[in-house]
Amino acid sequence: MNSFKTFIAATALATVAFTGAALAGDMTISKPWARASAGMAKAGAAFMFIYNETGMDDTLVAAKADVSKKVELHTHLMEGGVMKMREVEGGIPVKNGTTQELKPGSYHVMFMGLNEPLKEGSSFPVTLVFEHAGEKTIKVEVMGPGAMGDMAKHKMGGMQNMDHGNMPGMGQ
Ligand SMILES: [Cu+2]
Repeated sequence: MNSFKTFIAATALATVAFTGAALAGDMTISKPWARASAGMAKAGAAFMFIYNETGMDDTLVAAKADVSKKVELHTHLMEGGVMKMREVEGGIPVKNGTTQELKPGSYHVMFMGLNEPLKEGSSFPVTLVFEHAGEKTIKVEVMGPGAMGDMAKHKMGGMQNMDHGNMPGMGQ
């Protein structure tokens, strides 16, 4: 009888532990990539998918990396009919049960003042800081300068020229 009770207790414990793990879930980052920097470009950007299965809404509040002097969370917005990049105020929202996509023309992690060019085929670590899920370090793969097609490339180049060129810390 005692051993039977022990078995029941152990089974109950295991069930609780398993259910707890399933409910808690995780913040999963997939396909993080950056475009190779061209020539003397002093800025780069990283893109990725963030899956929030943690059970609560969260916010990506910051990012850290050694590849550049500054790392910021950016988005694009229309200003006077011109698309511009701006630092995100209050972080990038990642609601529970959803996927937030960081992509060219939208949210991205911006590396300002690159210490060295981002070379195609290389990779570098980036630590994402979430309000609730804490820090997640990922490996960002550097893709070719033409990644995401010509349209995206031309748009991106234009935006960098018209906006990032006059931001503090750039073009030094
Ligand atoms: Cu940017």
